[in-house]
Amino acid sequence: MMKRTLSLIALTPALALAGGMHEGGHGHEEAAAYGEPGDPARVTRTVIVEAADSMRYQPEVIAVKRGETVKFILKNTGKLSHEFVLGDESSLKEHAEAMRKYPDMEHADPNMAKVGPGKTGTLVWKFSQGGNVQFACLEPGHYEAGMKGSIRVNR
Ligand SMILES: [Cu+2]
Repeated sequence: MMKRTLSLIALTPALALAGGMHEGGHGHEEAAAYGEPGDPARVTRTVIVEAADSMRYQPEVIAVKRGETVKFILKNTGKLSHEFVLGDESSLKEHAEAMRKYPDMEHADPNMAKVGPGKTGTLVWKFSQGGNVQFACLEPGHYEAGMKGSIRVNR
């Protein structure tokens, strides 16, 4: 009985964190290290990314310049739903874990696009800082199966 109570307490912060993320509450006021939502009128580059049921993106590695506003055109070539979520490795891992635990949780944030089977979606993003940005599909199990890639933002 004691043990059960303790583990429930241990779970609570994770739940609170997951809830916060899905309300879009994780600090959109400040630009994240991986960038910020871009202005569609200021797109400087368009990148086509295919998402496939093999749990792979094509391409998996993308290079952009710091300050660029990129329009991602996401083509889902599969029969499953896929996503394209931008972030850093720790936030994506955490988010993927939450999606796996609570698969019915709806999530929609400015740093992601969800694309249904055979559909095309877009995401405009400004890469305001140099470094590495990750992207991943957070449909339950997809990240764990290797559905991820990286964007190098050159200074
Ligand atoms: Cu996927």
